Amino acid sequence: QIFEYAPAPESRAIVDIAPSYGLFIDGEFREAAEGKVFKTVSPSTEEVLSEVAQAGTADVDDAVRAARAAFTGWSALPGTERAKYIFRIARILQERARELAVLETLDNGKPIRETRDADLPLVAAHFFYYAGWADKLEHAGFGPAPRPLGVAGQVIPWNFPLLMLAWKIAPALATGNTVVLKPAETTPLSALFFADVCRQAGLPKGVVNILTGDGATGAGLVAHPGIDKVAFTGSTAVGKEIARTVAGTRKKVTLELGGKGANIVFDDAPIDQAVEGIVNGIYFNQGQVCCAGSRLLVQESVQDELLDALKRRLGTLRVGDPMDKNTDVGAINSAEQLARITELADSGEAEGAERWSAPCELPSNGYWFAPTVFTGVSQAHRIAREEIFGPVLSVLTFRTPDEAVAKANNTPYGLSAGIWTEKGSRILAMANKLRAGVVWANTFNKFDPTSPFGGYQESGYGREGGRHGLEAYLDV
Ligand code: TXE
Repeated sequence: QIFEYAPAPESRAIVDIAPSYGLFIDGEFREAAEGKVFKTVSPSTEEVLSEVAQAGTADVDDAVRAARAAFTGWSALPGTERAKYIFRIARILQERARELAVLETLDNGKPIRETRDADLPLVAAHFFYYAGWADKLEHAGFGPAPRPLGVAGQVIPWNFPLLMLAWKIAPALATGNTVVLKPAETTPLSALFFADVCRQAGLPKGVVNILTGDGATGAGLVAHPGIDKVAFTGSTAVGKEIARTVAGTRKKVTLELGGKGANIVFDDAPIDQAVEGIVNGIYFNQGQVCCAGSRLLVQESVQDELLDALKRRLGTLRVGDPMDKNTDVGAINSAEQLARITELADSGEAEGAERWSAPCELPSNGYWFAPTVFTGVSQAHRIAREEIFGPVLSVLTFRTPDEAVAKANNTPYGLSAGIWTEKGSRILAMANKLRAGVVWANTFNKFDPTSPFGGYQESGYGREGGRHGLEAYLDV
């Protein structure tokens, strides 16, 4: 962790939310050309937080034009100069971390403990990390003079709004590209706050543009002829649509899509530690994590012991008000996402798996789903194959390491996996056989800006983070 936090924010009074926000184009906030707006609500209370401009075709045009105009100056700056701006952004993000953590929790529904201790430190760390590359690109192993691509059109989801923004904007700026970013329609506020951070940092106008809007805004941005590079994180269905849109154009594209990660627990694993890893793997951020450990593969001989311990632990999780710093599990991000989770969980029961829900009282307003475990799951069940993107764990068993690998790889996805065992040799042997972009050993959901992250198969292509993350924004 790069910096220490002040004590937990307990009041939303820490951040000022305006009744309405405009689009951030060419360094200014302005209304959408067609005057359209949409509301963003707090998923834990259903209270309207603010009204936000809805970007249309003319706004996409304006933002791309601003980014193109800014590209000439920004890409010509020496790397040391670009680094100064990015370091400044990183420091302001640290200084304003409490406001941002509260804002993110209100707009997204995730526990304040997570935004404060995970999201915000990682966001700042990404800007620090990529600021450090800005003047060292010649040494990145891409040849003597790697060049920026131009204007990046970036579309991000709602599960880690500010962190996904950081993953996209930090490497783009460090490599000399300019940006038009569209945050998700249910979580636009932290990206708008970030726009203000860019102003505060004195970032030249047009280098970063933020367009709030829905899927149509995103589709318009991706299809815009003035975009040189598309970076997308979201559903596999939309990822495929984007790949079709950019096919036959000059645009480069990276896609970070869904997952169905396997968390594999062997009989020699320390049970308590594995339980913590399983909980972190699937109940962190209410399971709305692309690399979640949503399938637990447990060695048959320890199944009973592990499930008993897991259920005991789940009984202690505090589910409720995400602004309470003791809360472990917050609200689901939207009514739509809650409906998706509910439908898939119901299919598990209908297909014959056994459902267990953690004993907890869910608030009456807002979007909530109790931490849930399915046992008796077969590989054919939908809950074993489809991404649920909620706090729902599907438990399967195995007897041998080969069987564990076969079951873990029995998915069209390939984003993450975890192995719990005392045997180092087994970890190394299995990690090479698991078809997943990241394999964690005796831990889960650990992120670091120095590590490349991305998927195999239908989890997408390209890498974000680390030195590899630079490559997506360079012609080498
Ligand atoms: O995703 P969408 P949704 C998965 C997860 C979830 C499901 C649906 O399984 O249940 O997707 O979530 C923008 N062209 N993930 O509907 O629609 C949209 O406005 C361009 C996994 O929220 O993909 C938003 O900004 N952009 C995932 C972003 O895409 C379009 C994170 C994501 O929305 C568009 C989120 C279009 N045609 C969901 N349509 C992960 N990999 O972490 C929508 N968008």
